[in-house]
This record gives sequence, C-alpha cells and structure tokens, in this order.
Amino acid sequence: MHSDPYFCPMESTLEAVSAQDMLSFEAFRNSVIADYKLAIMSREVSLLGRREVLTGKAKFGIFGDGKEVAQIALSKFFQKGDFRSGYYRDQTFMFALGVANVEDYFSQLYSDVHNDPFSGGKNMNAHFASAFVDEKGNWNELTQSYNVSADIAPTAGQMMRGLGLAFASNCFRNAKNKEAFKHLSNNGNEVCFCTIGDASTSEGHFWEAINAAGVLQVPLAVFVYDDGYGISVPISLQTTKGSISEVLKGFQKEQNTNGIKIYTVKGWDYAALCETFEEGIRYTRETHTPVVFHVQEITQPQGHSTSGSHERYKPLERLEWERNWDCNKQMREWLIANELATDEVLQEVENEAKQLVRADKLAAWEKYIAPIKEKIKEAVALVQEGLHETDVHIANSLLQELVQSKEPLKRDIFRTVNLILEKIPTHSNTAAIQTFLAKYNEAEAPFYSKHLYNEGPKSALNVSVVEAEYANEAQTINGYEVLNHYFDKLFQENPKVYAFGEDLGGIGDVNQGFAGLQNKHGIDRIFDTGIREQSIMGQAHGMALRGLRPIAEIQYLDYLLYGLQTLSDDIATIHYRSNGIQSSPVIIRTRGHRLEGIFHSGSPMGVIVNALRGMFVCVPRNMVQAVGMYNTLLKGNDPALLIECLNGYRLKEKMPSNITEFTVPLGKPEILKAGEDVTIVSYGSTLRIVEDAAARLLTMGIDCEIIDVQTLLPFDINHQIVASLKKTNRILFVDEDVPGGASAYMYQQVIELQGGYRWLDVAARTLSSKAHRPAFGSDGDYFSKPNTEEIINIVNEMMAE
Ligand SMILES: Cc1ncc(C[n+]2csc(CCOP(=O)(O)OP(=O)(O)O)c2C)c(N)n1
Ligand SMILES: [Mg+2]
Repeated sequence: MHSDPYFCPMESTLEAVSAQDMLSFEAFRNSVIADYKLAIMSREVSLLGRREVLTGKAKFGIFGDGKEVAQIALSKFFQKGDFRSGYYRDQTFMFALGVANVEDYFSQLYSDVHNDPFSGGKNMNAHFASAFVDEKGNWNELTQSYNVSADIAPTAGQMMRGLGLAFASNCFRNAKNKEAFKHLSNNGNEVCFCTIGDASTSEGHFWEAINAAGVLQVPLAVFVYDDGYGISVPISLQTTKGSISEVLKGFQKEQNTNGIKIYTVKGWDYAALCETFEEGIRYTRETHTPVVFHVQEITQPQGHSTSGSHERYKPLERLEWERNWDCNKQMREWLIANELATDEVLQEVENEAKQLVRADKLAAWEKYIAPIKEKIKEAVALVQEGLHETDVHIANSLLQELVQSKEPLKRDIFRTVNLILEKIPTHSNTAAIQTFLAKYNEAEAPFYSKHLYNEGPKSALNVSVVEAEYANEAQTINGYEVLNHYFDKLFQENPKVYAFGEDLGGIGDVNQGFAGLQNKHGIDRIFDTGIREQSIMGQAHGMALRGLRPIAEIQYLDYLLYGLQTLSDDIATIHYRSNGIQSSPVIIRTRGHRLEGIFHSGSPMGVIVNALRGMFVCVPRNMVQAVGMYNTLLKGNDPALLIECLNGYRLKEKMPSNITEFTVPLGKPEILKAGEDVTIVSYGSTLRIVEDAAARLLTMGIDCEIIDVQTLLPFDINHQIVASLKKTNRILFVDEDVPGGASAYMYQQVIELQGGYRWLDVAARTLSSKAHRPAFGSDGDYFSKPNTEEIINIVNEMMAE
C-alpha cells in the first residue's frame, strides 16, 4: 500500500488493498477514509470548476456535485473489462476508476486540444472516454481496461449505446469460437454500467432500452440519479407517480419470466449503496438479468450547470433539505458516528484533498496557457520588428489587450494581428507576420477537425480495389439471391459478423436476403428484433464498439428517422468526439427509394447526408454493387449506411465468383454510359429512369453521359464528374429526394467544390421529386417522383438554350 494511509490513487480503492488486508479493520477504515477523501476531492473539482467558468477561463461547466458517494460505491463493483455508458455527472466515478484524474478533467474544461485525453478538446467538460482502439485502428485488449464509451450530451442517448454494450456480452457468451474474442471479452461476463438522471427517464429512449433489455436479458446496470429535477422542471412533471422505481414495477422479473430487477437506495447512505450495488452487479453479471438502481435523495449543491442558479426554481425548504442531506456531509457524520475517524483526522484529509485539486488544476491551466502565451510573445516581437514610429501607438494599443489578457485565446492572436495588418498596411514585416499566422493556423486548425473518419490503415478509402470476377458459366439470378449467397459465405468466413433487425431472423428479411441463413449460421448471429429502430442502432453501436461487425437493419429507409438520433448524435460522431480513440464500424443496411406509397417510397437523402457526416452513405444501383460496398466497408473502421434499391431485388444480375472478395471503392463514380452532349448525374433506383430517358434521347440525336455517384458520403473524391462536364458543358443532377435535397448537395459538390461553373455552357439543372411525399400507386409514383418524360424535357430545354 501507499505510505499515505488515505492515499486515493484515482483507482478503485478495493484494488489498492490486498485481500488479506481487507480483513483487517485498519485496512477497511483506511479504505473508507480514502473514499471520503476522493469525495472531497471531487467536490472541490466541482467548486473550482464552476469558478473557472465564472471567471472566464472556461466556457461552460457541468459537474457531479451531490453524486460523489453513490459513484464511489458503484465504482467498487466495476471490473476490468466492464463498460460504462453514462452522462455528464460521472466525474467521481471516473476519478475512482483512474480513467480520469483532476488534471485531465481541467484540461477538458479548458477545451485544451493538446491535453484533453477524452476528446482532444472537442467534447464539453465531463464527457469522458477511454481508448478502445490503438493508433492503427486495432482493438485493444478490452478485458484488461476500464472501458468508458464516449459521452454525448443529448439526454438518454446513452441508453441506446448502453443496451448495445451490454448485448455484446451475450454475443461473446454465446459465441462458438471464443478463442477469436479472447482479447475482447471474458466469456461475456462484462457488465455495462449506464448512468442517467431522473428527468431523462422521461425520454422514449429510456423506455425503449428498458423494454429491450428486459426482453433480451443483458447485463445492463442502470443507475438513475434522482435529484428531483431536470434543470428546473421538478420530478412531478417528469415521471408518473413521481418515482421511476414505482412505475417500472411491471418490468420486474418474476419467477419464470424475463424482465428486470429493481433496487432502491438512498444516495447519501454509503454503507447501503455498497451493499446494494454489490448484490445487484453480481446478479446481473452472473445471470445477465438487467438491473435498475433507483438512487434516491440525491442533491445538486451548485445547481444544474454554470448556466443558471438553482435558487431561481428550488423552494427554500428544498435548498435547506439539500444542505442537510448532502452525501459528503452525511458520509462525514457516518464516519464519526461509527468511530472510523475523528473530526481532526477528517479536517486534515479535507485540507489535503483541496490542496491536491488546486495544484492539479493549476498544472492543467499552465499546460494549456503557456504555449498560447509563447505565441503571443512571438507575435508581439514580429509586429514590433521594423515598426515605423508613427505606427507604434496604434500597434501597441491593439497589442496591449492581448498581452494583458489573463485568458487569451488563440483566436485573439489571429484577430489582433490581422487587425494590426489591416490598420498598418505598410508594415515592413508584413510577409513574416503573415507567414507566422499561416503556420500557426496550419498547426492548430487540424486539431479541431481531425478524426471525423478513420484516416490510417482502417480507412475504407484505402481499401484496394478488387474487381468482380465472373465465371464463364456465371448464373444470372435475382438481386436478392445475390445477397443471399453473399451473406451465406460471409457468415461462414467472418465470425465477427452479426445481422439483426425486424423480420430478419425467422423469415430472412422482408426481401429474403437472409432467407434460410438463421438455420445455417445460428440464431445467435442472425436474429429478429422488436420494432424499435433507435435501439437497434444502439445495439449495433455497442457491439461495434466492442470489436464486432454488426449489420443492423432498418426495414425501410422511411423508418430511418426513428433511429436517426442515435446515428447522428452518437454513431456518426464517435470517432470525432473521442479524438480517434473509439470507432464504431456498424453497417446499417436498409432498402429504399421508389416503391409504393407515402411511407414506403421515401428517399430523404438530403436529411441523411446532412445528419450523418462521420458515416459513409452508400447508394448502390444494384445488389452486386451493394455486395462490393459491404466488402469494402468490412475492411474499414467507419460506420456506414447502405441503401439497397427496393425495386431491385427481382432484377436479374450476374453473380460474381469472388463474392466475398471483390470491392467497390467508396467515393468513385462510375460512368454507366459515355456521351458527348450532356452529363446526367444520379444514383440508386433513379438511374433506371435516367437510362430509359437517355436511350430515347439518343434516338433524337442527343447523346447523354450517365454517371452513377455510387456513394454520397464520400462524394466523387477524384473529381471525375467535373471531368465529364469539361467534355459536355451541360449537367443535370437527378434524384428522388425533395427539391434542394441531395440534388442540391451534388450540385454544390460539382459546381462549387469541383469548380464546375467554369465549364458550363448552360445553367446547371437539378431534377428531384416534388416537395411532398410520394402519392400511392404507380401513377402516384409517376407524378411525384422524377419520370422519364421530365428528364427528356429538361435535356431538350438544355440543348435548346
Ligand atoms: C435531448 C435533450 N434535451 C434537452 C437537453 C438539455 N438538458 C441538459 S440536461 C437536462 C436535464 C436533465 O436532467 P436529469 O436527467 O434529471 O439529470 P441531472 O442533470 O438532474 O443530473 C436538460 C433538459 C439535452 N441535453 N438533451
Ligand atoms: Mg435530475
């Protein structure tokens, strides 16, 4: 043990004490006092953190005060290999595990891109993450670490991911080839700890996840910190009967039923918390029955965040009650009452804890500010060098503010120095100053944008192209049969691949891509889910974070909106917001574009490309192209959405012989028909309309070049489309999204980004669906979506212009 008996290593206190020591009263006492010290340290972090924001050193702060004791207790039962999917109140939990220390905490509060280990300055404070992948994108030995999935701010979003992280334990426990997963799991014994505030249980996410967990029977431990408020709105307006454990009672597991186990415990009662969590966590670890701990009577001494004060909405009696039932105060009284420590000892512990926090906070600030101050010195020297006497006053008055600022930002340097150059255009050192600014920008700007996608060996963009091969006697079969053969072979070859969704297991999906494959490859790998798109996304996300390769279905593209929050806020941002230390290579498989009816023919591609930056969006025109894209995606670490054409499953295609090997590169359009007069750019099902129109236009003497973009994210990386435009000088973008949707996106990419405007002889045009959802029936389709005649008319207009 450490020489300081109350040493609190930011590590689980139980581990610091040997099993034998634990038996001794002394060791027990020291461990409890170390816990108290950690509670005090964490409280001091909250107090000082708030002050840093109020004095201008940080932009915003949200803290875990009032939740210290509960988190110390729960951290004792968090083992190596376990996962956390939590929210912004968990600092004490993170300190107790050693995933965070005080210095790290403040580095994130200062949005220090160079020293925030959780997000590289991208995420708000108290949004934690631990490394799941190494720099090359390989999964770490997750059985050896405390695993913290990167936090998000949207309330209850963590429930979806938590469900998936827990579900992965089931996959590992049921896996036939355990050897393949040895570094990822210890026989599925890992519990996912999911923390949430009382008010956030009002979200649909909470209920969807709880229901799914009860059905699936996963090792999910949900901790509801009940402080009676969601910002200012009291629990009476949030939760039926004002109690989450009361209303959850119908989910309670009974003999011979599935369900969840529910515990209640007071957030200030250290001994009861330890006892309750020990029992519940052991139970879920062993049985995979989910547990919910309703942690009641929690307080929030500083109010919700730095954005407001709780005196505005909490009644005086509540404020008084919170002061008395503060968990740290209660723990202190409990220590004294049980003769575990005297007042003097605790005072000493408290003083020391506070000093440690202050020193670490200062160290984080110095680390953050010193390089900025260095840059200010450099800038000042460059400005003053060769400064004409008449300009001294103006330069100095601008520099003064920068030099005197206690909390200068990088942007202040750019602003001040640029202002000086604007005001002193004849400055003799202008060139050197501009070089300084450019270099500084070049050095710093990438930190704010990097890691949106994998860039190294696990980038799908670096996957080498393997052409599809066809045997002489290659069969021509239905599109869905191509997929079926493919998935069959894929599941034989790759034990990490799982597939699931509504109607995917028993009947093999609504279009038979998986028909017969559950029987062949097992119900553990190919299975049905309830109708719950959001948590299907979360289920896939958690599995992927733990090193599996899920293919999760959204039955029809129209229903992607139900899963969009998890996709957009969580999956698409995970690599970016964790600064590259976590990856979620989910493949979301869906089918869409034109078929029949308002809710089965949608193609909201503009919504998708705008919401899913950080994912790839693949729009293959047929099933062979789809297979090639699946192969490419499975070699990379980024998440992707792949939309199969609903009306393509019964079209005939030739089946490649190297079905699990050939790849279709992402971001590389394909010219489907060469032509001289006009370039038509499209994707997916609409291409068949475009091809029809082009054939008729050819008989009129107009030769169209048809380009399939193949993927919308990424889009035409090598600028092949502008090369076509250089030849034809006319361009039309066609899709079946609303006007100004993905057609406008393609237009922007080619006309602006690729500089296509320089090659236009006539105005570039877009043709999309009407602004409304598609009306029912084939005529509904004809009059709602772009049709052959419209394309012919537009091209004729363009040729006549
Ligand atoms: C989807 C969403 N809506 C609103 C917010 C703004 N917001 C942040 S925290 C919060 C209250 C959460 O209360 P509770 O779940 O009880 O957690 P507590 O902060 O009390 O610990 C709200 C409304 C958000 N972050 N996400
Ligand atoms: Mg609350």
